[in-house]
Amino acid sequence: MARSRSSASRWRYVNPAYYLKRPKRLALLLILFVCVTLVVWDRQTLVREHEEEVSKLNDEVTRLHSMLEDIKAAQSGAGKANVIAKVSDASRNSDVLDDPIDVQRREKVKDAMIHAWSSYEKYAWGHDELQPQSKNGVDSFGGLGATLVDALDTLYIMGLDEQFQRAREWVAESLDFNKNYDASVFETTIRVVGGLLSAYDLSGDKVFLEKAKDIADRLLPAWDTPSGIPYNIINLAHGNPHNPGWTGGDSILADSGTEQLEFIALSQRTGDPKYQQKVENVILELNKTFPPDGLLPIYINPHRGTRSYSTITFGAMGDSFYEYLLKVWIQGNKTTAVKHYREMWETSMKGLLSLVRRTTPSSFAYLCEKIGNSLIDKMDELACFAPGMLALGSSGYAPDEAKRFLSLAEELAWTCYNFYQSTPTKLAGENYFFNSGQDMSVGTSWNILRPETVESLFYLWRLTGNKTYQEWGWNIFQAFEKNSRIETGYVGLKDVSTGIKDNMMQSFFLAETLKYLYLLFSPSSVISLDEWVFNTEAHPIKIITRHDQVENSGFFDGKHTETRSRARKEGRFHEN
Ligand code: DMJ
Repeated sequence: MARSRSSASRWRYVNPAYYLKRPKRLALLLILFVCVTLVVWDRQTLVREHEEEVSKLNDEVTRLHSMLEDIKAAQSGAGKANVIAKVSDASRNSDVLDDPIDVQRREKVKDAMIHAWSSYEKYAWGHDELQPQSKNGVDSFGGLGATLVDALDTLYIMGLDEQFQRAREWVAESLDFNKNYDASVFETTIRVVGGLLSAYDLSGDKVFLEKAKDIADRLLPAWDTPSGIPYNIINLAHGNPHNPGWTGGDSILADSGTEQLEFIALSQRTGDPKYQQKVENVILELNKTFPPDGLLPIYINPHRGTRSYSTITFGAMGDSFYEYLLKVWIQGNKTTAVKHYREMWETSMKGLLSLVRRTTPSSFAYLCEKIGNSLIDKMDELACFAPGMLALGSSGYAPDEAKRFLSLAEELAWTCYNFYQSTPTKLAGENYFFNSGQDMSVGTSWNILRPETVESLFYLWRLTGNKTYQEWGWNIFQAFEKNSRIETGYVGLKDVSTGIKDNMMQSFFLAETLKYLYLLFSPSSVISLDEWVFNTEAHPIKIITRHDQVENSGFFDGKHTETRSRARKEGRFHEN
């Protein structure tokens, strides 16, 4: 009885009537309730704020970690290479504050490189290229480990040291050029000679220079023609230079005029002028009859040095001839010794202006091709290197001209970006046609992971500081991730409308596409454009001031202000 009375008295506190009769207790209860609610709410806010703070700190740690890796990568060549150079005067984007979004994006690009490289290591080690779908290697360039050599500098720049060391060991132990194989002089130069020289300039490791010399010596007899314009094919073991049957015996313009950077660099680094002489003689020969618009058709007769009736284009088979006129001038540090390259380039840019047309209704600027006097409303994605070239060359003009060329570069880059944006996969086709009232339509529908558009976006970002170019590059990267990444590497598309995949991971995807994307999200002091010049396969070569005059060059006035031997005597020829 007593127990039941005491339990009833405990329950009276939960009865509302109890409080209605006692207003003071009711007020106390209400105050207690408000206080508890405030404490709980405040705690939750604190937890949320704390979580936000932690996430910001994590981002900061990632950013600092990445910066540290970049610095380590730069310093691992201690005293040899200057990957992170002093802040470029020409570059307007800030290096000091590394944007956290840039950090995250370049980590994603680095992750793509790791994926591409480890797939190559696993399925195609030592072969030229990986076929990711069938998981095997193919020797599309004669079995020279093209992907491995092409990727060396990208690995180095991204700080992928272990991968770089494994590749270096393969080069030292297994890279053998004594192959009974008819190699393309152009492809072998830009990928293999260029890749090795770049690895040498970055790492200072002599093994790369020795190998570059070995392969260049095998290519050199290709220039032994009556005009000095090279044959485009040579057997790596036996020589026997010749041209491909399908050119009717002619040499191809781009194949003949895109070895200058690499062979000049080789002469500078070995002290042996023979490489430089051969390739500079080609430019001398072409300059003898250089037309007022500086545009050359894609076929040239190597016996007479004359032009054959054929297409004029900034796309396939013409492109990098124009690129190298500008870049040899930059490579020589824009001195009088190389000023004729700049002059020829400026002449060609007059010709380029004559090929510019705009679409309707959207007014996209594009570069026509030309045959005889007729313009063809067609542009290759390959010609999308031109916006980058124009931006890079613009600063050598007087201010008004410079503005004009930079603005044309920006217009053309917008067109090239739209080559990507206008397809269902957001990846560009191989070429485009332009019809009145319809802007652009895809011609050849494949995409083989080419780099030209992101290359131009990289230059435009570096030279204007406009972040739009980073956004465009990021969108293109995401389209590659979505359409081209498979478990065993990256593949091209047979058709950019359907997204049907091919079975090839091109070596230039690792050499160029991923490198330019990585640099697009890196501070401009990483491979500063004041200190490096990229060959046409995106291999950075150190700029070395040239004071030498090509012996017997006879360029323009035929007078030598200074001979190479004098420069060499004074220790200025072999400068690194
Ligand atoms: C590369 O091998 C080089 O960029 C070359 O100059 C043109 N084509 C490919 C990439 O598309």
